[in-house]
Amino acid sequence: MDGGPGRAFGSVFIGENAYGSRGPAHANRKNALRLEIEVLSKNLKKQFVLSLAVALLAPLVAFATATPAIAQAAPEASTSAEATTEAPAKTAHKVHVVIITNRLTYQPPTLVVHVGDVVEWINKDLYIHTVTSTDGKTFDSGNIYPKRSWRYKAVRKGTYDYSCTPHPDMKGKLIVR
Ligand SMILES: [Cu+2]
Repeated sequence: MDGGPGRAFGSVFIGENAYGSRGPAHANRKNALRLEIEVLSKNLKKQFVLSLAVALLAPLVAFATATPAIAQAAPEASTSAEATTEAPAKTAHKVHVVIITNRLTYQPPTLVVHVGDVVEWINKDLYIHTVTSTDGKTFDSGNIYPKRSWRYKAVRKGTYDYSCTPHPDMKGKLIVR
């Protein structure tokens, strides 16, 4: 017979089993149907994904096209004066950290800062400590509990020795320039 599987496959779409029996064509038709269903469902999936993407993207696109108007509106209001009056770079005030260690030390023991800077002592020990200037007036943290910290803003130039009230052997130095 010259009707090989190829021809039988071709006949599948015409109608009934071309061979009138449950021969290879029958199996091929089944396969072809299965293929068709697969292709269809793939297309459906594609369509679904596409429409989902469109549904998700639409608000984004709308947002993206709408925001430039808002973004552009803002700067116009503030572009006027400033350019000429702004001072040439203010010196930024830093925050310095001194660690109170479990070896009863301030780390670093000596710290140099500028007026306006802030120093933060962080107690990483399990005991209470203080940061108390030895001149008896410039600063005194009071009790700094474990895991707590205390901040001091350096307001006046000078060299300030300090120590810990419960542990007078704990000594540190703050130099303000
Ligand atoms: Cu102490």
